[in-house]
Amino acid sequence: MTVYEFAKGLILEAGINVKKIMKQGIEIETKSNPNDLVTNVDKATEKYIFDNIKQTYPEHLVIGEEGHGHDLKDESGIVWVIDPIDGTLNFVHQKENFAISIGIFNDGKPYAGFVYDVINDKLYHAKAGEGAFENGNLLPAIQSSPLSTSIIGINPNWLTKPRLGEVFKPIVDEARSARAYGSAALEIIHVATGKLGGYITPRLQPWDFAGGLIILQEVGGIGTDLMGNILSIYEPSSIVMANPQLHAELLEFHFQKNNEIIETLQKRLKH
Ligand code: 2AM
Ligand code: CA
Repeated sequence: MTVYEFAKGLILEAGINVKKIMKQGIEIETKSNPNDLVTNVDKATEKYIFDNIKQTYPEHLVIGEEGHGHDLKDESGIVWVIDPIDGTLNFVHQKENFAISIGIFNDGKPYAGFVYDVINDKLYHAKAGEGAFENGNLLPAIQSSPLSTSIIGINPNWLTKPRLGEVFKPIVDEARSARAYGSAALEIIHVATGKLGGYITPRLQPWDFAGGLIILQEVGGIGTDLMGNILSIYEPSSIVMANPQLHAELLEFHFQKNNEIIETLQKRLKH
């Protein structure tokens, strides 16, 4: 069995477990602030995925939201980047609109990506160079669109921030419309499937975007930070994921001219 096939089976099993624990009851705790939540399901799911990887591939490295590998810096070998529940607030408040996300990198290069929308039983999966799929059905190549006819994924919380608002409000004004789904992994999938032209956010952790990024790249989409830099799986970044035309337009007409605000912001994100 290839690592890709193993990972595909593992994320589906993890989804079955999530549904099982949800029936038994969700226990909620707070992390860094009262709105930063974690549940028994996040923790149990990361442990389930971690334990299974280590049992089969003891030499693989794992970075996971709920505590694994946060100090990793080494790009050599196989590195799994896991978000056991992406969209934790949706998970707690809505019991839907969340996903399990896994990105796998080989010597720093994307190898495979998985985003599992557990409640709708939709698994998005991609192996680098072999196309992206929704439950085994090949996704078509991404269609390009200008901002004026695109729907943008953006969390409205960012629009009310004084400096960031200056950068993001004109984008929302120019776009056809804006939407917020509350799960970065699913929003990146919405870009890959053409439901959104692009997704923008000032701060994501690697586990929020690693799985989705590979899927997006396989359909011809582009994901970078707001300055156009390649994303690292070892640090948080600002994010723009979009079809190629929209990605270029956003960088040229919105982000590069706000270079100073964005650079200050990025420095703050990284330290
Ligand atoms: P999480 O649910 O795994 O915590 C919400 O807009 C989306 O952004 C979720 O995917 C959430 O991931 C992610 N996110 C990560 N860091 C964030 C931050 N500092 N503020 C808001 N959302 C964040
Ligand atoms: Ca998470």
